[in-house]
Amino acid sequence: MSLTISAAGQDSPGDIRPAPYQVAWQDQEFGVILHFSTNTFLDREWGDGTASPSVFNPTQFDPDQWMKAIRDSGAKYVVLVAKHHDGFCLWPTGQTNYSVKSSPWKDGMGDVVGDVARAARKYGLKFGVYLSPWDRHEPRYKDSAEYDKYYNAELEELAQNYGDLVEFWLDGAGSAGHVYDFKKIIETLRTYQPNTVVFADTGLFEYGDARWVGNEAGIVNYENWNVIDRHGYLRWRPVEADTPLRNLHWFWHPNDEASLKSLDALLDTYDKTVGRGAQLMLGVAPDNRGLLPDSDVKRLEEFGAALRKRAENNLVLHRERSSVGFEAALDGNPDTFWSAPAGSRHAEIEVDFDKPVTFDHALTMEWLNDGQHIQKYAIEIWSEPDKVWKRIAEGQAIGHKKIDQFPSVTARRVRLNILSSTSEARIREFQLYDWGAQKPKENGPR
Ligand code: FUL
Repeated sequence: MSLTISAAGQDSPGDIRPAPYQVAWQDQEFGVILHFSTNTFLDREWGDGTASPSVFNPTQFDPDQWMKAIRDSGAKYVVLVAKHHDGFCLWPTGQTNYSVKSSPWKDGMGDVVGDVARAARKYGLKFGVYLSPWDRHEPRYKDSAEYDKYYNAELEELAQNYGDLVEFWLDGAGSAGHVYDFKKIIETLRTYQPNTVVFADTGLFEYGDARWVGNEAGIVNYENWNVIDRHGYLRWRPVEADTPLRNLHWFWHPNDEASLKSLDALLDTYDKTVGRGAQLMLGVAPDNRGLLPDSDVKRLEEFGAALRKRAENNLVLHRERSSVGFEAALDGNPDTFWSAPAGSRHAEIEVDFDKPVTFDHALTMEWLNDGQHIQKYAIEIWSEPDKVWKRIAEGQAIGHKKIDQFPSVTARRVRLNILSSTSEARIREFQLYDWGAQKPKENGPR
């Protein structure tokens, strides 16, 4: 029996399991999507396909500089836009001359895709590509069958020549009304890349491996389940939230400093994406020199440093030894998980401290390899004067990672109360933090 795909009505969402490559991808949590093409030189977001290849000429192209900053941000992989909607190809494809081959950059001998893939791996980042289906340059686009052949041939090159691809980004923009042979496209990809996560809007075709969140604001607005039905077709489709580092801009633009997002905005995005069980895909754009602007580098470094600092003070690691039996959920190690008794539908994990601790965030991770099972939970503290458990947060989905924020509380006993699960609950991590105390006070000393 296949457990990754099922017709609705035969299985329930709790029966559907992720593929191993989806689990591995969800563990990456945070990736970067890179936009760098003719648009970079023309102050454009969407090229119309008429730009001359001669405009593509970065004089200080240095993907190592990009990757160092991206690695420092905490991202684990990059997806390069190998062809955006304007049709210009960043690798010397054999399918068209509308590519770097016809540009003055490196006298037409360059290969951005190859250079970026190498730099990414040098910095320990996985690599993936975006190949826009919508193509405003290629004349064959008007003929669906001919264009499918063209697109497939491009994909064959990318899938065979640049090593393992962690994610293949299928963008639905501009494609309304156009028919693509996605069955063939995914067959081509899978022949060479069995473990690539295919990202696609659920509207584009039925069997994407990851789905679009529905906005580019960097926010998951709902209880987030991994198993989503499309036309009676249940499948594990974790959600990815893509949002650019500069407000509303995926490509670099001159005199655009004001659009750079603040560190607070990025942390808020992190909590509303990764902290709601989603993948965060942050847009980063090299400038027309072929370098990331200094301000972007600085912001990426600050973001990574802040994430690392936040992760340092997990109060649960300083608990009393009496929280016996739950170690695997309380050890700070997401590679171990605690399991409730087989067949149970309700469970509690309690953490006891020697002295009362103050905290304002909880971070919980569900072990998903066997499916997403927790459907209702609460975080509670023991009130000594009243002798009752008081609820400080509650929700339905936990999923890969859930960050709950609440007004600061102080307690000696805390519990994760799993109120309902469709099979025994499995918890990789339950952590508590006092992140409010880490923030510089507005009027405090600088
Ligand atoms: C969108 C595109 O239209 C934007 O230009 C950008 O590439 C973004 C990541 O996806 O659908």
